[in-house]
Amino acid sequence: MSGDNSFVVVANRLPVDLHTSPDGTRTWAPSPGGLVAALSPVLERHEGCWVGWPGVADEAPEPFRTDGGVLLHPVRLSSADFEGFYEGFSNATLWPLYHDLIVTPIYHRDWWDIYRDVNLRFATEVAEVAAEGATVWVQDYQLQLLPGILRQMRPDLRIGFFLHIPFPGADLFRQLPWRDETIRGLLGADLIGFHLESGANNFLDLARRAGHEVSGSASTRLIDAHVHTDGRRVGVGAFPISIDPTSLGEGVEGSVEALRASLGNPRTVLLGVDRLDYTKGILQRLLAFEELLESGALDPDEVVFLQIATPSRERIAQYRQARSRVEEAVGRINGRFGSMGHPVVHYLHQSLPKAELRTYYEAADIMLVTPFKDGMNLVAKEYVACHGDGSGALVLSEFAGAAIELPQANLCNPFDVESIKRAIATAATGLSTTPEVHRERMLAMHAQVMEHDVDVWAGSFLDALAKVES
Ligand code: ADQ
Repeated sequence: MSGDNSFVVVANRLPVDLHTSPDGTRTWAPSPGGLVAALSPVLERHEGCWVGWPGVADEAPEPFRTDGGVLLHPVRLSSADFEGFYEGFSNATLWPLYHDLIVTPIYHRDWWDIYRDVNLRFATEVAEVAAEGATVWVQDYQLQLLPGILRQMRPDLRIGFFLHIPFPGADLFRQLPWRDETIRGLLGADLIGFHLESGANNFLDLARRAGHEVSGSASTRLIDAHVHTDGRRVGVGAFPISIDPTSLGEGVEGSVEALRASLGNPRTVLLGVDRLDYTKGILQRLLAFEELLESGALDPDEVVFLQIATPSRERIAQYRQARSRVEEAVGRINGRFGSMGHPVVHYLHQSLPKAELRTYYEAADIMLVTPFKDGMNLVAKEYVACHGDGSGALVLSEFAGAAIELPQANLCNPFDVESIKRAIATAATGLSTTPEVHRERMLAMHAQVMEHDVDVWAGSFLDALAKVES
């Protein structure tokens, strides 16, 4: 049982969207995205294959090739699979557990059974398309059992796994009723990558507690740590993800001025851009903004806060609750501090094209990135990438992975509204009183992001995977 693809990426989601035209004709089209852009060159060079769910329950196109020659290979999921595997175990069990219990994880045996079953089905598809000795790169928390299953089906494969979200310490992870199976599943890989050394070291600690021999400790973009299991050596390391700066376009002349004019030319524009997720701390930053208006530290005639929030996982109760709390706060703040035709908070519950986001990033004097916990946070890096002239300021949560690489940001503790307020106020005054200091800090962050883009991320992971000797 083997196919002819020497490089296979497997992710929960296939990079395609279903388009329905006015006459009802339905077509599947490739959809762009950071991961696709990063992996396209390798996928195209190897005429590679991407295995994943096409995003619509109970439907799947036949496998097809993109213009670049990449084979898109769908895995069909029923709506019951989607509920148990994706909404249930992935997003109501693992997501809150791995994000430090910001909401309480639900441990549901039926969801686990479906998660295991769907991982098995993904593995079966990969085993069919991968050539003898192929490299397979498994993405993220939805597919943690896949490396172990695939290793049993196809011991000839070179398997890498990358986790896009934080990996918690033993005190939290040990809550998971299926913790041993999960660790065993991951250990089927030859290389396991995390964003941060802390996540990688958490994993090594758990592997040790589960009775595996561990050597070394985690480094960034290098393999200095191994888990020894079943006569194999599994590499473990940190590979901080980044962005493709070209995906944001080049900016349109005059668009920033036009945007600021449409907002009434405020002195200071604050911006938040997030998936509407309870981990992102959107409500907390609104409360900080409200208190700064209340105390007079910010003047409602001079400041505007733009919050752009992409709809996300809306069938899960906690996401609906997070949305209604945010929307209630937006209404209250505008009711208290806005005037007719001049809201102080502009709120969009929409996804915008990247080129349009660029105008918002460029126009924002202060970017607010205040997650309670985040694997990395690409929004912070996108903002920094758009400020190559040294303008602007970034307020960044200490609990975002990005804080490790961007220590020059105005760091804050998102659990402490006073800390968010201080970071905003320091950024607002600093931009006018010490512009040179801010400029240097922004330029340092810009250089860091431009020198460590998504190609560096993918390249360093794949180089390390190629070198692992198990
Ligand atoms: P996310 O939790 O989705 O990613 P993030 O890293 O910020 O978080 O990426 C969000 C992406 O969506 C960004 O590229 C951003 O531009 C885009 N986006 C957000 N709001 C948008 C809007 N309104 N319109 C259009 N685009 C919008 C997960 C982890 C992160 C990790 C990434 C990558 O939770 O910690 O950084 O994966 O590994």
